[in-house]
This record gives sequence, C-alpha cells and structure tokens, in this order.
Amino acid sequence: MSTAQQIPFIEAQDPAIAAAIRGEEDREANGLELVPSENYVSKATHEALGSSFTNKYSEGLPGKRYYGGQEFTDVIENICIERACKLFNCKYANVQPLSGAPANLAVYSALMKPGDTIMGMDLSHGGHLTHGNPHTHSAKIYNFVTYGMKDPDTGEIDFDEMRETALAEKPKIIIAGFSAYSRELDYQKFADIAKEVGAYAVADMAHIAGLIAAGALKNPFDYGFDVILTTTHKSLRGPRGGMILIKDSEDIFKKVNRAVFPGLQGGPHMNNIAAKAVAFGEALKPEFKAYAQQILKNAKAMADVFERENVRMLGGGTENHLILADVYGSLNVTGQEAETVLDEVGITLNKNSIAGETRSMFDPSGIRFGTPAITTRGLKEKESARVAELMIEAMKHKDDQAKKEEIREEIRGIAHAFPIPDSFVK
Ligand code: DSN
Repeated sequence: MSTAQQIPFIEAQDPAIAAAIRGEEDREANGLELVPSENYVSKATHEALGSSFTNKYSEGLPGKRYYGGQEFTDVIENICIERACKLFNCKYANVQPLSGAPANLAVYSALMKPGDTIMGMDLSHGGHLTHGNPHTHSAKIYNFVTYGMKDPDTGEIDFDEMRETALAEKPKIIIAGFSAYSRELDYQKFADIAKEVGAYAVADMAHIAGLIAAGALKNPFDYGFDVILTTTHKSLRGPRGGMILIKDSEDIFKKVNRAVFPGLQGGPHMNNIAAKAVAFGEALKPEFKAYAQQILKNAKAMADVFERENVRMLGGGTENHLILADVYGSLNVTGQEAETVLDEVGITLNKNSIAGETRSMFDPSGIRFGTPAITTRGLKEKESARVAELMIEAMKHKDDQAKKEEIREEIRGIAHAFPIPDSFVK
C-alpha cells in the first residue's frame, strides 16, 4: 500500500511547498501514469534520496576525493558501482552523471574531439534529442549524421543506408538508442558497422535499461558494444539520474571518468548515488525479473487492443515497453487533443511526432505511452487491455463530457485497486 510521505518540517515551515507535494501525491494516487519514461520509486529509494548524503561534496572517485569526510560516501558509491556492473554484466561503471543528457555529453566528450562526427537515430524516427537535434549543445560541438527506419510500419532499421552513410561520413561513435521506438534493435548489425568504420559502438539504453538488466531484452554488451549509457529512473525504477557503463576497456573508463569530472560536472549528488544503490539492489532481486517480463506482457496487451481497434502503431506494435500510435491518422484526434482528453480522464502520457510527420511538433499526430509505471502498480494484461480500451473510448468521445466522467470514474477505480506500492522486495 502507498503510505504518504512524512513531511512534518515542510508542513510547519513552508505550506505552499507542502501543499504541492500533497497535490502531486494525490495526482499520482488517483490517476494512471503512462509516460513510458516514468515510474515510481520504492520508499527505500525515497529515503536514500532524502538522506544526509545530500549535504556532502565528494568530487573525485572512491578512494581519490578532493575533500575530507568521505568514509561513508565511498561505501555507497562502491556498492552502487558493484551493483551496476552486476546488473549489466560489465567491468566498469561511472554512476555520477546527473541525468541522461549529461551522461550522453560525457560519453561524446570522452570519445570524440569537437568537430568529430557521430551517428544517431533520426529524432523523427524515434531517436532522442541528444542524438543530434540542432538545438542541443552537443549538435553545436559535433557533426551529427543520422540513420532511420526503412519502413515506419514495421520499424525495420535501414542498415544498408546506415552502412553507406557510415562509410562516407566515418563517425567516431555510432549510437544505438531511442526514446520513441518500439522494436528490439539488432545490436550485432550496429556493432558490425561500427567495427567496419572504426567507430565506438555506444548504446543509449535509457528507456529499456530495466528490461535489459532483468534479461527481458537483449544486452548490447553481448554484441560487442563498448559503452552503454542510461538514465536510472525509467524502467530501471531508480531515482532520477544517469550512469555510464563500460564493457571492459580501462582506457575508455579513464576517459569517461575525466569527462564526467572535471570535464562536465562538479560534485556528484551523493544522496542520488545512495538512492541508485538502493534501487539497483532491488533490481538484482528475482522479483525484478518478473516485473520486467510483466512490463512487456502489458505493453503487448495494450498494443493488441490498438491493433484490434485499427489504430495505427509505428513499428506495427511493440516489442518493448512503449507504443507510439498515430491517433491523428487513425482517429482524427491530434496528439495534443489526445494528451488533453486523456489527462481529463486520469491518464497521463505525451503527444509525440511520428515518422513522416505532417503536423507541428506542438500538436503532432501521435501519442507515446508505456507500461513501466502501471506494471509497478500491479496491473496485469487484463487491466492493461482495459486501460487501452478506455483510452480509445476517451479519444473517440473527446467532446462528450458525460462519457469522459464515466471513464474518469473507471480509471480512478483501477488506480485505487492498484495503489502505488511502498516496497518491491518480498
Ligand atoms: N524525456 C525522456 C523521455 O520521456 O523519453 C527522455 O529523456
């Protein structure tokens, strides 16, 4: 059961902040979270985030710090690193990146010089902003070239074109990863092309890290990848943060360490590293394997409903935790309209551009949603399928107030029947 966080000091001292915290707790408790990059942490992880480690400066690495008083920070960072390496079957980890975008930039600056070329997935095909969007800082430093899907309806990556571009452009890094793509990647093909052109094979596994750690999806390290970077707060179910994993090269590890600090960051957030360690401890338990498998089953159950109802999904369905649906093409509801109406009925997700987008990025054709958070609450295939049906109902009746209220009540009922758990460990 979900226990309200004890915040007596905030309540006494800062009513506005206390009220906002209670408001967010209510929002989370009464609705369903389908943003595929969000999840709920355990109370144990929450406690570590709120611990005294938030007070401490710890520039450097365990055993090699620049400030005194590190006997306990070293303990937690060493445990965190050891657990990260065990989860992803690699030799080295830097657990200090503050989040995903800084982790990406650290890897880029560790392995490239300004002006070098990097190849990432086209944003409109599912890639992430940090894989080449012109508005990012990294796009001003590095030359990005892209690869994409051969066919948006199957999700198949165009490896022939990718290889041709790689041979012509000679990228220093080929990055496999995404934030809106629903198929397993063929890591061997990425690694082969990277090897052929002398590039580092890097995987940005932010969305699917938990699924990889649990063995539910393939681990890029099994296919010759050099580096995996990830956030820790999505399917991995840890606190907001990032980390960089290195298969076995001490040289890359040293370069990454220097790029993180002093290259990009100052003091690591040790309360966050304590929380990562707690969450990784949870992910190493057998329960986490079952959780990851259920994420996939729930996503498949939702995709089956969308298919049955003839709502087009990019990639033709899903093999991971997320679905990208062309609601404008299928239901004549824009992405923004869908996001708004679903919010009204208690379902949170995000509008999203789709490959071949014809609308603006502020009101695109698609919605993106996923199952890590509802699976944490204990929903199984039956309930997930029902949520998918209710989503489609709500979008079809976006102007029908009575219908929306009826759906809102059903969603509230599901949310109450599946409260956010306090703990994930039996
Ligand atoms: N913002 C995250 C997502 O929702 O995919 C990625 O950084």
